[in-house]
Amino acid sequence: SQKEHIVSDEITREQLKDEIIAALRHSRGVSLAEANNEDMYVAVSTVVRNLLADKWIETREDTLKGNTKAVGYLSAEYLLGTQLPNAILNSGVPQKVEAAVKELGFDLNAVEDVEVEPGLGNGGLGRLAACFIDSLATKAVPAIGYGIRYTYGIFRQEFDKDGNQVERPDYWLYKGSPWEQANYRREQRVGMGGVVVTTKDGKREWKPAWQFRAIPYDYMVPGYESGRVGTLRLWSAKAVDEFDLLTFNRSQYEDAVKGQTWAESITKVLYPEDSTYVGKQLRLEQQYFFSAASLADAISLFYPGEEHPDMTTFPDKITFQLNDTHPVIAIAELMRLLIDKYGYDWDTAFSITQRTFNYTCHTLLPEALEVWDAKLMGELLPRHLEIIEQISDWAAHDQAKHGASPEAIERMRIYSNGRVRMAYLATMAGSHVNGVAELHSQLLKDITLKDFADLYPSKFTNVTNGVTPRRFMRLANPRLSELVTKTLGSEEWLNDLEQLKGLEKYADDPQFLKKFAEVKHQNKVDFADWLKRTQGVEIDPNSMFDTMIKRLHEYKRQSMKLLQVIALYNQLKSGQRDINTFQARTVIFGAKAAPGYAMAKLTIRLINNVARVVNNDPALQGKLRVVFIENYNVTSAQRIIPATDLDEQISLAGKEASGTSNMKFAINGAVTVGTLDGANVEIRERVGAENFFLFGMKVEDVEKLDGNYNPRSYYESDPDLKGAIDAIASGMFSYGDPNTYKEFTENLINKDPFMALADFREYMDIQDKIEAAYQDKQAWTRMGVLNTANSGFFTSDRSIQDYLDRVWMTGSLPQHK
Ligand code: DL6
Repeated sequence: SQKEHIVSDEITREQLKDEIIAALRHSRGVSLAEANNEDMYVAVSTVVRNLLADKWIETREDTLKGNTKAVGYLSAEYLLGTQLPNAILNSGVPQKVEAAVKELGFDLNAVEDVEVEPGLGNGGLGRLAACFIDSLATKAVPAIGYGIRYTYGIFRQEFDKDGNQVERPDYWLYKGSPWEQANYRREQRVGMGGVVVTTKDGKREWKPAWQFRAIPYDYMVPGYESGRVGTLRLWSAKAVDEFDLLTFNRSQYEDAVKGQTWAESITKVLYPEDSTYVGKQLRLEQQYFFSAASLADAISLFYPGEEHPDMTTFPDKITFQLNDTHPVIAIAELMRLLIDKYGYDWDTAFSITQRTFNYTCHTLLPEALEVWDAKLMGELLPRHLEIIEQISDWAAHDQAKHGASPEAIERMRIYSNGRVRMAYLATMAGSHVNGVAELHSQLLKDITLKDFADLYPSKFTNVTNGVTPRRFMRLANPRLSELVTKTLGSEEWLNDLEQLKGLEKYADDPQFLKKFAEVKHQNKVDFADWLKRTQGVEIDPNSMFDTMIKRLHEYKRQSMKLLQVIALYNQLKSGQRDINTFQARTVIFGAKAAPGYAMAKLTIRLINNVARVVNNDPALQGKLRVVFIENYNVTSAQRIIPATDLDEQISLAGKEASGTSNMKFAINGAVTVGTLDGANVEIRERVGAENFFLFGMKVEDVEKLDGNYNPRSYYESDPDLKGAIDAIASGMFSYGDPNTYKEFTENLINKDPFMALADFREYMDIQDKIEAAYQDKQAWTRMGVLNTANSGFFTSDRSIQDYLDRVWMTGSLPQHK
């Protein structure tokens, strides 16, 4: 039948062409002759989706059979990147799709460029969730990713004429998306507000004031070579009553749609915050909305049609991973369902809940641990607050039983002084807590969650992050992927990344080094072309590409990188450094700042203006250039990373939980300059200290300095540092105005909360060593090869295996190849 031939790997190029033409006609209403790239994008997406459909349905059916416990990944963010290239790769017939599109007269790259990436996340945490669902599908783990379908994703960043960040709404759905499917059959209802009453039989019952419709939009998550296609289910909010017809008929149009507007505002925008939180009601509404809808969905999936399911088996059917504290309210929701709806006693309900949830912490910054105002929570979720209060009392009791002192119990209070601490709730009411890199997990135990770790040491574990090599190597860097495949003799490394180790023996093979260097060079040429095309900026592919891409945050220390650039500039201008022997460098920044984070936004402005001054100074003969990629996102990361020579991971030790771009760079053969922070520690251990440029204070040094840190003393004693800061203060980068960056310079000299000045000298010195090392191209390439060869550990497939073994205690479905 038609259906059988389209899912079969045996589909021919001719058949694919027919399918694409049919999709053009049926879903776009155009002929091949009329079609443009956009039509083609939708048509190819439709055909590729069809290729995956049977496997999708089969995977869901096998997941729900319940023979293997499933994983529910609860995450408020998924930073997905574009879908079409990944779906083609996993369609089973990528070459045929490519050839078919070509034979129809289209360039697949141009067709793929049409796609607007769904930016449903802020940064590391959201991108990690996207890597994890890819690996879950690749490893055939029965799983559902749950999240929010924001109408507006992370803002689109533009720079104004002064170099300021301007945030534009990211209406990524403005032309619809062929990748999502509204699944009205699985709609849920979510209540909010109202009161709690005691019923005649003495039970507590929540009477919400409002009900919302939760509509799931399903995305396919195709696994690589596993024959499995998982599901990402993103919830969208709608009003139960579209509008009030009576009011409408009285011509009060605005009032008539009020309820609808409010309902839809719940999933309207992604909060553009990264690691600090604004205690806003809407954010709690979002969190509860998707947590409650997801739990209701899972219960109805695993106990279809059952009014009184045996919920004691729930934790054997599905285990929920809480991606940071955003979905932690799900704990109180499950307790509410178990007690109020299904009639379990408190102890049984708590035992089921504890066995159901696990929690991943992604931060060390105390201000990033979510704390809710109890009043706000009580107004929105009165019954949940009651339950949390009970859990808080239970926790204090249990802690006492385990021998905690009254002071420690007080410190560990989940609910006290009108505040609810979500990280503490997740720690007490779940089975496992994990950090995201060895060092981070250790610091969680030593500092952030110390009281808990002392009492319940077996709860705590580590799962070092990872990234998917399908997107960040195979799709982002086809040239290197091909070289690796040819060298290793097969493509198996793509789902067994440790096989990259096989490249190690070529690290001294001049032929191989030449090919490896050629790949990097070609990637740099491509990147330079792309930059010229999209931003009108010209860069020299023969210069060293020195890249720092990540959210703009003081702890990540873009400011320190900038001070180094200015110091270099000063040295070149004064002749202290000889321009003729200077290694040409292109410093590439990419970063978004939270819209309310003034210092981060000022830093963006300064970077843009340093770029303006440096790039336009003829004395430098183009040897030092600074570029700031506008609207840095997953799509641009996939272009920048393969083209980078030097990767900057320079956060203050003890502040970056893990980092994941560091892993992407290492896999792609860039060399890292970094501090001993987050996963840098493990990367360095694996790629070898001689292939990693280490500098800066360690966590212990930072601790020692804390309390009597005097940044001014560094400023006064280091002429390069002083010169750089004074240049900013003089107005050199603000058309002579000394006030523009006053807050930036004063903050550094007087406060410098992340100790950039203390690490500056070592950073300058290591950059000199890097410059010298780069002169020996072969030795540099060798370092790159050894980075690639030894970073197989950092695949998200391994992270998922660690979760399976250490946290979820479940396995995979049979792979259907
Ligand atoms: O675990 C993913 C990622 C880490 O690699 C980063 O080090 C960490 O900063 C990031 N955290 C966040 C937001 N944090 N919170 N909460 O994105 O997680």
